[in-house]
Amino acid sequence: MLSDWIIEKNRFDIEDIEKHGSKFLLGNGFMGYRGTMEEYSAEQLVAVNLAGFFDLAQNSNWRESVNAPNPLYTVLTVDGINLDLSTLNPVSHSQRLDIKCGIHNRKTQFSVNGVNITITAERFVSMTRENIIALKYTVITDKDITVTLKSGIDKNVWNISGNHLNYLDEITNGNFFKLNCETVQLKNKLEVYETVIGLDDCVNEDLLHKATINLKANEEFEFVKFGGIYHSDSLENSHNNFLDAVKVGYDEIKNEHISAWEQIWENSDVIIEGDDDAQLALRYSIYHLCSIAPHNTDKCGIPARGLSGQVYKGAAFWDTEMFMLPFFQFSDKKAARNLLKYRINTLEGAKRKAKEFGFEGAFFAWESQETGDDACTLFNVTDVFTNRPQRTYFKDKQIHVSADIVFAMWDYCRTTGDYSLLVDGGLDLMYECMWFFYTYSVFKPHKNRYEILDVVGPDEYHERVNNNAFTNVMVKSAVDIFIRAIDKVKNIYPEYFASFDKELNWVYDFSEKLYVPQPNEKGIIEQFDGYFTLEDTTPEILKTRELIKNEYWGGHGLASNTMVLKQADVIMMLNVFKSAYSTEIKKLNWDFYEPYTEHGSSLSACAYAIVAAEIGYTDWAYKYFMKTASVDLTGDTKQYLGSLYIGGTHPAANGGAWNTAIFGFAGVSVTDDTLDISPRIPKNWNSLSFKLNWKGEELNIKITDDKVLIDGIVNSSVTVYGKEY
Ligand code: IFM
Repeated sequence: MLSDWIIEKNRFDIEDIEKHGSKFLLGNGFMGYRGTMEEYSAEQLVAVNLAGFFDLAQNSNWRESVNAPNPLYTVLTVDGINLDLSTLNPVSHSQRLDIKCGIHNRKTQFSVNGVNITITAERFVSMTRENIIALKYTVITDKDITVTLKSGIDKNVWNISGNHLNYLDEITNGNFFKLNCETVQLKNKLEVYETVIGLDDCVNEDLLHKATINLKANEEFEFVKFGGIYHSDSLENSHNNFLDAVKVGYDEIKNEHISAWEQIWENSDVIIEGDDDAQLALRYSIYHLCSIAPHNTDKCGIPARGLSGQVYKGAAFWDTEMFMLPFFQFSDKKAARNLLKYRINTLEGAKRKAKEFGFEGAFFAWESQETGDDACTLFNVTDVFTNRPQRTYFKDKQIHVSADIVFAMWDYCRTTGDYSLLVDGGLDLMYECMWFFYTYSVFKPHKNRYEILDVVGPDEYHERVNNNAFTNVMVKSAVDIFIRAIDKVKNIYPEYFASFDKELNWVYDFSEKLYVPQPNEKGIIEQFDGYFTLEDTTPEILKTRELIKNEYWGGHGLASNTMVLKQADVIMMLNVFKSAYSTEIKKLNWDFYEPYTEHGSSLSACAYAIVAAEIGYTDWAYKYFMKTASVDLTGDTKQYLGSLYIGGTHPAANGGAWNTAIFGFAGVSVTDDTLDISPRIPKNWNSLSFKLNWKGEELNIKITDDKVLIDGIVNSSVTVYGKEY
């Protein structure tokens, strides 16, 4: 690590190839380009991962995001030996990502038959021209030698379930290549453009520029490469778009890109003084969020593994609304609105899902792709003992996602002040979600209450449970939000409301009689009915009972009959509904659930961190904050679920890191009209500074040990420790 902005590794370890692909990821919301070397191919997990572009792979029944052919592919050969880092030991190697401007660099020195050859390469995925990637490639040797170079478009890229593309034709025009493809099932078109500048006298064939180059000792040889990736709406103008980028040139496009990143940081940087590790980890988390946000489209969500590959089918989960959205609401309203509009745009898929499972209304997908239909399969994990598909209930029972979306929508409205989303499909979506929950719930006449039975809460190790506290509280909150949203729309959009022709009486009864689990006599909220009767053991003990590596603890596995949980569940609920529970209840539950929590999901630690900060467990808060914020720096996460590969980046944890800094340490909380700041920053931090966009006004906030400085003009109330200044 060099500074607060640089991620660097100055050595090559073959085992790092997979990890570094994610760690050094570049992206712009349209595509993600993995941190691989120019000479790598599928075996080293090269991927140009496309957001919101899905299809089946040949011979597979899983739809996943499509990885485009790689237009930056380049390999040098000396004396018949490929200068390929994955097969040839280097003399030295460094890889570097500058997160301030989204630029990737590598410098590798090889030695072949007594000649030292140094390759340096710089690349970026343009933040201003979302279809464009660019590379500058330089070679220098210490003796005169002749090398051969191949550079072009490589079709051999990483695919988890097989190839997604039919290649239609390859067009060569001078140094320009174009590869026309279509996806195998839906026949959606994908175009890949490529050209090189500064490589004269090459033979252009088979999508490769082949050149023999006489290198003079100590004289740099350099060329530039552009790649263009187009699908869907961007196909219309692909040719001109690509040519324009080439005409504008590498340096200018790079400058545009740097300026765009400057603007991003201007809106979203969080500065921690006094703790370099925390600073870098938090900025790195923010970098990832900004690299994968749908800046220009409301047709896709953010995949659970960002744009680092096809893991989790490139689908969006509740991760977006509950972990990432707060960051965008406060720093990039357009991206936040796009994300919520994506849910509105996929409402029909959610309605189809509700029907499929025998309900009405909108049951949002556990794994959501472009139509909102659920990409999750009923057999989502392969059993490591039998190698057979294992029935899981993620798809049919994690119903809380519909409530999470309603909750997030309201949170967006009150944070940004943009209630127009409600009349842009938001209120309809809320209604359909409420109707789904109403049809899903069971009214128990003898208890005079609605219960929510047979669900999976955030803790996936306990499937098909009744009255999961998190789920019930989320649904109750969503119903109450819907009631408030109705009033809001009635007030500010009366004409729209007049046309909102729905029978609503049942909503009030549902809200009043929906069962919400309460703390017991010891102050503990039972995670679900019967949780306290399960075997009282710990994750550490379960680990010793494992028979096979990567054994899945859920299903009928090791954890299911015990109190061990995969991830924050009740604690997640305390984190979301801060003001509904006293500090004492929070403490009792934190102390109770923490020893049972495996943190087998990267979504877990931040919930513990935020609640810990609130209740004054500052050391724990810091520990869990660092775990969350550095998850993609260390790469120390679960890589397999059964035999399912789940590696990649972790945007929910990235969002969780920001949430911990802002809601945990800075103690920011919002109600409909008030923004309160009640800080409790770690002892080793001299200050914490950040910008929030609150109802359209910019607030610059700096927190030190004994001061909260707020710079900005607001029309609504801003309080510090509940007191107005
Ligand atoms: O949404 C999460 C889930 O809560 C735990 N397993 C991974 C999913 C995607 O991140």
